[in-house]
Amino acid sequence: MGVLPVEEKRVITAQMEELRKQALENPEQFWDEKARALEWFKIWEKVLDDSQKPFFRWFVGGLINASYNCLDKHVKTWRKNKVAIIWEGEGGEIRKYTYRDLFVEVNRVASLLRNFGIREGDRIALYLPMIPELPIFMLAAARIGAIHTVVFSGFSSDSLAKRINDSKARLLVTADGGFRRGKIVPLKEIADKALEQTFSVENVIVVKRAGNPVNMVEGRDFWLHTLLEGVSKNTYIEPVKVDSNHPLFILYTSGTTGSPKGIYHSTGGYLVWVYWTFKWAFNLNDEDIWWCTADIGWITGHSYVVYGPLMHGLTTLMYEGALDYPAPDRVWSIIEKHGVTGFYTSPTAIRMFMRYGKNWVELHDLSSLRILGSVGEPINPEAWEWYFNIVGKGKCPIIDTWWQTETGGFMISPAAGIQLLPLKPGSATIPLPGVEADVYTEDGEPAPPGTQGYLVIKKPWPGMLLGVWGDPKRYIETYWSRFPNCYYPGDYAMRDEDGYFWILGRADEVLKVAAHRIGTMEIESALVSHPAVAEAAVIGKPDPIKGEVPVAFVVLREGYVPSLKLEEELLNLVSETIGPIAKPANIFFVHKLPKTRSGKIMRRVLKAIVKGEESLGDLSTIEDASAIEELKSLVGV
Ligand code: 6R9
Repeated sequence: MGVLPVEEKRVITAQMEELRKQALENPEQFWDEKARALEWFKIWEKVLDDSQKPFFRWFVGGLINASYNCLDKHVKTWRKNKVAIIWEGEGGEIRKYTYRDLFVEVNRVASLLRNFGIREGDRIALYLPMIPELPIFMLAAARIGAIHTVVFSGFSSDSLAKRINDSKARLLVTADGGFRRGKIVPLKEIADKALEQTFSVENVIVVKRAGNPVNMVEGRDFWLHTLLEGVSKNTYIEPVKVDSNHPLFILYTSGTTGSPKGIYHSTGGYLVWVYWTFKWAFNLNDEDIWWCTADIGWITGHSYVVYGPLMHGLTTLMYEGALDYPAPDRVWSIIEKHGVTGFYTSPTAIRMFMRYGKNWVELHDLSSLRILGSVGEPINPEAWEWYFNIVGKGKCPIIDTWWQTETGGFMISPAAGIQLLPLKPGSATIPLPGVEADVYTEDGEPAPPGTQGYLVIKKPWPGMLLGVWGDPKRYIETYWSRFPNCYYPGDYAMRDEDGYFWILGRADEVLKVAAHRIGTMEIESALVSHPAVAEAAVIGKPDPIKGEVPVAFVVLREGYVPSLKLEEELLNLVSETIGPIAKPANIFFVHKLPKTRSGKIMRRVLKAIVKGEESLGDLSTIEDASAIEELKSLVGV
């Protein structure tokens, strides 16, 4: 296997070309073959049903189970004693689960879920820190055909409540608390607040993690360890044979409106996609130790901490805390200690390590590393070079993977498992087999090479979302209406003369703050919920570490005046309504927002001002140009 030298100049080989051709020209035959890498209880009747476009359905009539493909499949082989999960707590404790251990725990938890009356199709919400119980509950839910919805443990009670209400989750699983930089985040307390605003949750299971005091509601709340006392280690719960298009999970993500969308994925198509994209991009094998630093609360954690590595029978590392806690070399010490061979993180993390300096890296032996990956936001060439030279010592290719919550798995990425093309810092190279990507102009014409346009995906792929939970109209409007017969991801992109794709950032009202996806509208609606606020506009300002940070412009109602106290109140309000990651870096109090004559806020003008750009673009439609002067003087340009 091994990794091809990065410097080597090559053209696309016949093998790569052939694979891409087959996948695009004869997708049904291609995927019919590929899907058999997984274990199915019943083979599909039809590979792709496109009779209800854009509600494409894959492997129709097939029966499968995700937990079976991650566990039972391996427990039947020598891998039963192989380590599946290495977990390191923030305080340094280590837990290891073999495939057999994980199988046992998942079966026990699945039986608990059954005892709580959870059945196929029911939703369960998981509001947990990065502890092994999180993947255990995900797999236990999948085992009995329940649909999990993981809520990032950095989100607030309001955000949790919204997700519970939208998914109508019957059960909530949380922990007493989680550790973050040595402090305890009181998750149960936050969950209790959320439950005051929800109606569907019947029971709460609480994992003891931080040992902080919690309030347990009699008859509703149960400690996991107490429940497990009564469940034998020999418990076996037969995996439910679910339809290929039975939803495996719902994951909420930010879009262009105030409320997050419940993106839901199939079982069969999603697993097939994650299985192959992982293999194509990273080409790991049984000796590898894989570490994806993403929190499982985001799609990257779902697909490449849990489902991808476990389907492949790999060892996947999970780390509970912040990568630079208690010291800037925590990340390097974990790689050294566990002999990590494949490491996958975000450009924000790389820029942070870069700022700490290479001395921290050089304190550690990182010679186990063989392949590196990047995800979540565009990677700037400086960060790429540093990652490549300082972390990878010029020997490890950088797999820059472009994809989204909606796509289920990687879409555009170097393919170490097929053929590694020469890498260009900042480009995710070319689409993986089965992905037909293009760049369109405003009018839906293919954009000439070297010019910026909108990224589009022209054919369905097995990992695509099934839809937006409870809102089929929103699915069509958001993804299938911008250009006819194309999936629209909402990103700007450029294709160069070699056919390489460069992703240039979001084309809509979505921010990537430290690689986390946050909607400007969500922040705006939190701000306007304050009695003092008449109007708010939020934009992303470039940031040297986090990629971008939110900046808010606020117009106050009559009778209110700007003050530091009010500013603080507004910042706290955003934190409480969404979570600390959404807090604006600045709030500017203004008398007027720049608007078009039809009343639309001109966010591009705000953005240009914040960036200190000379030209503010076309101002012919502005309602009142005097707004601009005030903004300029406030922002200090
Ligand atoms: C996986 C994930 C999706 C958005 C996406 C794009 C940005 C992700 C990227 C990238 C440039 C990459 N994005 N990977 N931009 N290069 N390698 O991040 O999912 O949270 O849904 O965000 O992230 O803007 O549209 P999600």
